[in-house]
Amino acid sequence: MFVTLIFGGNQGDRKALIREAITEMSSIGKIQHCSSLYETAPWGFESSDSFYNQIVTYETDLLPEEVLDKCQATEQKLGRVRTGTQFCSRTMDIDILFCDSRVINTPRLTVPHPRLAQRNFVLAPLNEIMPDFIHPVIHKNMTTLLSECTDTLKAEIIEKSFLNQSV
Ligand code: PH2
Ligand code: MG
Ligand code: MG
Repeated sequence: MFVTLIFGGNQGDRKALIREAITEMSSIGKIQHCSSLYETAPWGFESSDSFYNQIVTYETDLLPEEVLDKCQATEQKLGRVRTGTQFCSRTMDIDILFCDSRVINTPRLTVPHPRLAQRNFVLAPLNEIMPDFIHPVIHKNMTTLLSECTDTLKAEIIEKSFLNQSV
């Protein structure tokens, strides 16, 4: 299965934490695509601390819920404190965006990520690494979703991908 993950954080050494998280998640399988590193404005809440975000696709033999376990363990390892607030500052958040073209709705996991089409900080890096990929529920590709997105928040490349963008 190809699993697409977004890494993000707005506390601590954001760049180092994202690199560490991407490396730590490599235990699930081989990296296939890696976006550039983006600096993005906080979406859904007020904060003067901007986020760094990056998207990576891994090829894995794990089940989606096993990938979720590894995401949560990595968040914890990198100092994430769960407050119960949905949108808040954090050192590391790792969300599953896509698992192949599967649609998953379980108590723990909704895939594709339910809010991805409303967010520049997700669509800009997705459009960079997989512009033609069709969203399995909305049935539009990433380029179309980005061009139709009404989010006006900033998502800027601050460092070009340090890995092959397409292997
Ligand atoms: N994550 C959120 C809420 N808002 N904003 C940006 N720019 N980047 C994020 O990763 C992010 C967010 C909830 O997980
Ligand atoms: Mg999130
Ligand atoms: Mg999350």
